[in-house]
Amino acid sequence: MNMRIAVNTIRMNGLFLWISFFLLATAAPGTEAERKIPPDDPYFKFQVSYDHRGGNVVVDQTSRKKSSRELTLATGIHLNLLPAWELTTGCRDVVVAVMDDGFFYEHEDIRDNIWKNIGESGLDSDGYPKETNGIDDDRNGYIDDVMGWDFWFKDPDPDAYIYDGRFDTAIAPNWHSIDALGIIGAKGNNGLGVSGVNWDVSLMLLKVAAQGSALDKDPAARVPKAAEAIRYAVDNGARVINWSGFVSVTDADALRPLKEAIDYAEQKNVLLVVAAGNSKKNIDLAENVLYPACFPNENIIVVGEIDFDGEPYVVRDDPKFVGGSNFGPKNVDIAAIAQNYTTHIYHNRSTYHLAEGTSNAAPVVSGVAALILSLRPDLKASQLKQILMDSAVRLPGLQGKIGCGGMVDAYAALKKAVVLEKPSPKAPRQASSSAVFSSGVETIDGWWISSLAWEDESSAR
Ligand SMILES: [Ca+2]
Ligand SMILES: [Ca+2]
Ligand SMILES: [Ca+2]
Repeated sequence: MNMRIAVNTIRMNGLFLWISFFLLATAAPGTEAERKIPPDDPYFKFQVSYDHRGGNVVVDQTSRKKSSRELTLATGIHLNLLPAWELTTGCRDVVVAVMDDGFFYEHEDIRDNIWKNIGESGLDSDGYPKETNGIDDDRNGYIDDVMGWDFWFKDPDPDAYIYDGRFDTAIAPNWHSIDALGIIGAKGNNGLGVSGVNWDVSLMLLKVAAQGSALDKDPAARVPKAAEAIRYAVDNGARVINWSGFVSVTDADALRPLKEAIDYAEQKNVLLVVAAGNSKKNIDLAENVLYPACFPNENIIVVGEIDFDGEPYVVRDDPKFVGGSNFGPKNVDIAAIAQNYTTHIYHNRSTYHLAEGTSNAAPVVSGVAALILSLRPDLKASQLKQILMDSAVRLPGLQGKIGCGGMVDAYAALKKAVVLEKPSPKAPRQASSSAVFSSGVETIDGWWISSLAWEDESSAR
């Protein structure tokens, strides 16, 4: 173990005791042997956004062919994920819903982390698989919804194909969703592809759009579908929803179903992580307002994109395209690097590539939120948001542009979450206490970890 962490002081009923943080860390999701860090995934070497020591590095842009690209990395501008993984690499009990185009869920490095609705799994009383028997076995209103739902075509298969067997003439797998899935939860340390921020997590698949489809021309059409998807996620166990997208309407009446669904998620403590968008605009200004990013809910965290200098991302290498991360200190809460090497699809094959755009910054924050929940399933959505923002690394280039003025830091966020005071022992406990670490904390229920000393030899930034 190349990191030593010691709990300095713990207060119980006024008494200060010393215990070793080691006891907690070894009870965290994933045993020490399983959490071999760095992981053995062959393309982990290109996942420099997670952790690096600065300088120039050469990465491939895609796994399909030789396509080198040199990146200049400013010291300290990364997710600080390696020391975070010493604490947790996630767990399957945490469900992250992803709202996006259709999903290539057969991807070799994603399929093991797809959410499985246990109410639609196994055999029914007649011996048929519940996931294909045409019966709503768990009576949640959706027939055979074993991995999520296709809210666009209203069927149980949230697949990646625009054609979908019915409406269009072209068959083209969409790629937008694949990047996010891999960033949040490509299976880590499996000797294959890349590693997600979470090595283990449950990814619930909610198809709310079909870019390129003739049916996806009406900007208002996404509102009821997105609203229904959010309610589905809340009702079926998701704690985090990643939505690297938006609706193109701004009229309050048209938006009402979506606002009400997000209010419902807020009541039920589900965090909605939203991409800021790529128009290089200040979305605090009335003429640039964008939804859901500009709703005021406390369970929405909006993510802007930074480059490897820690500055708001601006498109520089394509003179035809003027773009970059949206910003606005009121509505854009936090920043993350979007240039993540992650899962992709090419001609129906599992590939990998270097992603970009705020659509790939939001999943970084969703991933860190899921890591936090693997240790602290008791936290409220508003607490999650506050932890992420309070622990962010402040950067000069983000002041006045991003709400917290900083970029997400996985290790700092986990540290802050671990020391946050637990609810009173007399308060009802959260039903969701399945994370092993949580039960470790429960054994000292009623104690307050007042300070931690962290000695970390591996994470010089
Ligand atoms: Ca069902
Ligand atoms: Ca069924
Ligand atoms: Ca992998």
